[in-house]
Parts: sequence; structure tokens; C-alpha cells
Amino acid sequence: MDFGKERVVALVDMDCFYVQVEQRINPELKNKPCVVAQYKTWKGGGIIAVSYEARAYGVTRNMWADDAKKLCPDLQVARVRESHGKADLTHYREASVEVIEVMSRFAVIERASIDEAYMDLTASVQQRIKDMTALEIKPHHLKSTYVQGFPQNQETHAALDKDEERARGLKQWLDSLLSCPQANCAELNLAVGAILVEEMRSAVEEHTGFRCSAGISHNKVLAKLACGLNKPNRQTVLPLGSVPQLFSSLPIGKIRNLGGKLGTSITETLGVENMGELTQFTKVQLEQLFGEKTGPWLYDLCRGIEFEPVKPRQLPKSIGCSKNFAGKTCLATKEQVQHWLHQLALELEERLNKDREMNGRVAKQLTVGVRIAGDKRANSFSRCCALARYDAAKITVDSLAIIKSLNTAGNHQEA
Ligand code: DCP
Ligand code: CA
Ligand code: CA
Repeated sequence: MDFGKERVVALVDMDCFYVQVEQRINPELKNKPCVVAQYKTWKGGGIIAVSYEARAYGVTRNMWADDAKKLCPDLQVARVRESHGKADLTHYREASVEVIEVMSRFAVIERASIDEAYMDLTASVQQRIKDMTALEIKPHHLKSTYVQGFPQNQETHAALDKDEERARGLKQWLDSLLSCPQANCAELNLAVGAILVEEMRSAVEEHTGFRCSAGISHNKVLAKLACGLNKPNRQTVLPLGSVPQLFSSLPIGKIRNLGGKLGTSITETLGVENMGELTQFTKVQLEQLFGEKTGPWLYDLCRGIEFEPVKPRQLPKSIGCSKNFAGKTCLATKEQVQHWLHQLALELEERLNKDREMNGRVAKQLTVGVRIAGDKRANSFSRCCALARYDAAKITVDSLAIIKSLNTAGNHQEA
């Protein structure tokens, strides 16, 4: 077995997911520049999902719908439902369950978010190889597959369009696999993994109408990175041999788990920008700077090696809801806080009951988080307590009690 190449891991991520959900509900929105926006009151609402047609006009997430229309006058705007005075994501959650259900027929999956899942395909690949009559893989088994780093050493063919370039790279890579030692080649495993993922993605589209992209590699980090390389409706194989070139110009923050504080601290401590530059440090150096867990993990990671297992888990680990009160709308009295806690608790009660019914499990812990006006973090404060009953009134009282400890005004004051 090759070190770091033992597994075949894939990540599947839906393309502009909320947009596709809205387009299925209202087919007139299909194949058009389209966004999903939340709330209407301020500048037409904030955009949370953007179709690829709209991206071509420069429309992005977090823009106001009114501003996006200036870039793209024909923009279609679908609205997130509201209930209890807040966004209601039920449609998207239910669509997610449909997708996860289809994927689970193919592999044991780890649901990673509302629209993506990891899968370890190692065993399925071995089984498929046993079942194959010939070890030769034909390009037509991999119709939507890109191979990162291929075609190699070639003068740029300005005349080739993107799909011709893809087909050329795929063919070159498949030809190179013919010299693999029989059935014991990490790259052959990736190719067979890619066939399984093509089949899975076709099944997802057939059963749900939704399209997705995927990354296929040897670990979760590389699979996630690969998935984003040729979106939408395409999948990308990332062989370990193509990692050095890819990492040579890849900002550290683009890597899974390095988008936040840790990534910033690496960049600042070491004075490097790209993932590939980390290879110049020894394991001992990285260990001294980042500790005995993170150091060796980084040492391997910058070489494309990572071992985090895919955890079999289809259900979300927690059920939560929240609402932001930006700027002047921030809550200022006890009555306001109580009112909104109650609204959140009503949604929670509904979803907890549904979850108990569907999944036969009971939540035991309640966590309450608060953001103080002006704080940039998602949470300024969070605490938990026991969740004894699925009861909105009780949840409201308990969370208010938790939040009270935050109050800087005296106990006798209502503020
Ligand atoms: N989402 C959200 N707010 C965010 C990020 C995402 O409400 N800050 C929602 C809307 C997205 C869905 O989650 O449709 C999935 O998020 P992704 O980051 O996967 O983005 P998309 O699926 O929209 O687009 P892509 O095709 O780039 O994956
Ligand atoms: Ca997505
Ligand atoms: Ca996603």
C-alpha cells in the first residue's frame, strides 16, 4: 500500500443548492439568472444563494437583491419562507434528506452540511474491481470527470474548449494507468471511485432533479478541495501526484479547517501564503510552533496526506435556530428578548418533535448563544443546560435564565 493513498474518499456538494430547490418548486426559474434572498424589508433582502447564470453577471452571496438587480436587470428573486417572524428553511432541509437518502444507497456517508456529504469508497472500489471483467476504464464511463493536473506538459491549445481539454486530460491519465501493476494501484482505485461517483450523481439527479459536483481523492481535505475545482455539474479526481503543483499557488485559507484562525496564525507565524510553502519546514519546527497534534498534521497535510476518517452519520448532530438583529434592530428590552426567545423556542419544539418521530431519538441538552451588539463573532457568549421536555414555554424560561447572567443592568431593572 502506498502511504497516504490507502483510501478512496469523495465529497459530493450540491450546486447552488437553495436555488435548485426553488427552481424545482417553480420551474419558470430554471436556466435563468436567479437568486434566493432572505427578508424583503432592507434593499430587497440579502442574497444567500446564486445560480451559475447569475454568477456570470457578478452577482454574489451577501449582496442585497436591489444591488444585484443593478448588475443583472433580469434577475429572478426567490424568497425564503418565513414563520415565527424568521426565515424557515424547511424546504431546503427536506430536499437535503431526499438527496442524502439517494446517496446512502451507494455508500456509507457522513453528512457534512445541508448540501454535502463525504463517503469512504475504498471497500466499494475493491468490490467493483473484483467484478470488472477487464481493468481497462473507458472515457465514456467518466463523462463529467476532470483529472486535476492533466493533460500534462502540453503547449496550450487555445483552440480547445473546456470540455475538449477535459477529455484530453482524462484520456492521457487513463492511458497512464494501463501500466499500473494489476489491481494494486492507487490511481486505478481513484478511477473506479470516480465511476461510482458518476453513477451516484446520475442517480441523485434522476431521483431528485438536483445536480451536484464532486471531488474524488485519498482523503477528506483533498476531496473537498477537488470538488470546488470544476463546478457546476462536474466532478474532479485529484491524484496525489498533482498536489505539489496545485498547492504551489493555493492560499492556505482555501484548505478545509484552515479558513479561520488557525490559517491566519500559520500565515502570520511562518510568513507564507501558499500551502506548498509549508513543505520547507521540518516536522520538529511545525511541532514546536503549533503543538504536537497540529504540527505533524500540517507536516502531512501540505504534502496532501491526511487521515481523518469518514464517520458514518446521516443525521445532523444538533437542531438549532437563530435570528440576527443587525444594527438598529438589536434587542434592547427584556420583553423583546423574551418575545424572540419564545419564537425561536416554538420553531425548536416543532423540529424536535418531528425529529423524535422520524429518527426515534431525544435531545438532552439545550445550548443558548447570544451576540452582543458590535461583536463580529457569531457568538459572544454561549452556555448550556439540561433539556428536560420538548416544550417551548419551558425552553423560553430556561434560556432567559441563562441569558440573565449576561445582564449588566441591576436585577431590579427591566432593561
Ligand atoms: N447558505 C446560507 N448562508 C451561507 C452559506 C450557505 O444560507 N452563508 C445556504 C444556501 C446555499 C446552501 O447553504 O444554497 C449551500 O451552501 P454552499 O456554500 O454549498 O453554496 P451553494 O450550494 O449555494 O453554491 P455552490 O454551487 O457554490 O456550492
Ligand atoms: Ca453547494
Ligand atoms: Ca456546501
